[in-house]
Amino acid sequence: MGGGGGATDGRMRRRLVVVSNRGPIVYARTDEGRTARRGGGGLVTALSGLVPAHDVTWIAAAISDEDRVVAQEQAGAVDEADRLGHRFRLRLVAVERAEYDRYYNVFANPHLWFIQHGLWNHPYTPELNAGIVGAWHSYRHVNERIADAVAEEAEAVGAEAVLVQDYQLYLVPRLLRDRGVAAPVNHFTHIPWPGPDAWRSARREAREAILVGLLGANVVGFHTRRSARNFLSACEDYISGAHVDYRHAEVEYDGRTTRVRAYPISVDPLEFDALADDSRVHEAAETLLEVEPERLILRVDRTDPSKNIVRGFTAFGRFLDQHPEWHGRVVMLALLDPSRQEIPEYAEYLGAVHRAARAVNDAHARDDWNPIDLRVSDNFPRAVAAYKRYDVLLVNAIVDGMNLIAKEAPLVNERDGVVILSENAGAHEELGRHALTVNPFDVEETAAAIETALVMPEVDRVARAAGIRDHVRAHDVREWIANQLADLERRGVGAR
Ligand code: GDG
Repeated sequence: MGGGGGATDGRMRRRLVVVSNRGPIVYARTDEGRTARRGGGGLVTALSGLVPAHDVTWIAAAISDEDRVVAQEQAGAVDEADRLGHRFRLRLVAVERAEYDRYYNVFANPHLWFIQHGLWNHPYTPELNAGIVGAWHSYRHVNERIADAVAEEAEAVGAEAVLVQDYQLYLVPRLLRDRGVAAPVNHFTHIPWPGPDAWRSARREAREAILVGLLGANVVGFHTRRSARNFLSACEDYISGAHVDYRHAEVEYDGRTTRVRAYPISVDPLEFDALADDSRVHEAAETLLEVEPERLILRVDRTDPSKNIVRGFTAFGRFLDQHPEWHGRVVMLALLDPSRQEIPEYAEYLGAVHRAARAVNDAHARDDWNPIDLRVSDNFPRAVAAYKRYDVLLVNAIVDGMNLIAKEAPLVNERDGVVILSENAGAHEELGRHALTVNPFDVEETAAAIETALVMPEVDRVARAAGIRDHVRAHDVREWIANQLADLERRGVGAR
């Protein structure tokens, strides 16, 4: 990346191309005409910070019907603005619906997601059958179509860096090299990168193409050092001709060097300071709980099998079996955002979540007390209202790239609540020493951690809560972006 101005912290204004499956805007058609809905998940929110500071061209798949109309009307990118009026260019790439479905709802989710979160049930699944072969072809094709658009836009704007996001787009970095894009490319994976053996349940062709795809980047980024290490091992195990340097965390392949780095994602503390006082959050707080319990245990998750909601309920049931003195005094509030219900595994999991909550309530409920209060709906203001109110926050994911709940909730919590944190959540690398660590499979340990959290002396709770807050304020989402840009700017990144 040019410059020579000595900028190594990513603060200089740059011409950047951002590439993600879901874009920062989803179009819809109403009686009043075309509308643009902003937002759409943590990834988009995290990257939106680039828009005011740089000249951004964002490339994403067309998802809604109206997105497709926009993609067809416009040969290239459209001018758009963020919430505060900062301009950026947006290019949507439309692919045939059935192809998008195979790419997104079969190959990326659940196939890759399940491999990377260790969710397959190996005696039975996955079966690498014709359906998976077809879905892999679609994955490759959608990556190629997106890479075509990125190459065009990178050329048109004279891109100084390309930032490719996540597991839907593993092939894009290499495809950009094949298309002659010279700008430095960073690929960031938002989900865990498992140990190399997990990749044995992917087809050989797909596994190798994914690794070679990523090795087209100058830098590949993960949330944790553990994921970065696992990626290096996968290159060593599966890519003949790759030279892996563990000491410098680099892979040399096909005449290029790819650096492998950990950049833990974070949140914007100022945004949460403002949200804590938002009128919608105050309104949600008024109807949050029917009866005020003495102590509130909270979990907030998408209804994703990786979040381990069922074992969380089972552990709470075990705690209630062992501690009748807490009956009637403690409630577990589960605010679950329904997710990916078009995928059968997800619809089945939501059924299991309801059954597990019912089992605990059937065993323990009394007229005036229901131990688990389960709400399934998309309601972000209510989640923030609950963040303020918890005494114990349960984050027991089977494995998670980072888990932003563990960073967001302590920022606004007003009761010095204790965080119970899975050792397999990415957040554990940074926050583990301030939390109560659990093995997410161990419901006995989780039940014991619930008790420890509920009886923890105040002085201890205060210190732990402050530890998390201070860490997140000192390492916010701006740092996540700045570190990636700074690494791309470093001289000698990647032989071209
Ligand atoms: C992936 C990785 C990684 C909460 N309730 C609602 C709602 N939320 C927001 C939270 C938070 C986000 O959803 C969830 O973020 P997570 O990080 O916990 O989980 P994933 O969705 O699985 O995200 C993860 C992340 O990418 C970023 O790299 O940390 O490991 O799996 O921001 O505030 N949002 C809406 N409705 C709600 O009811 N719309």
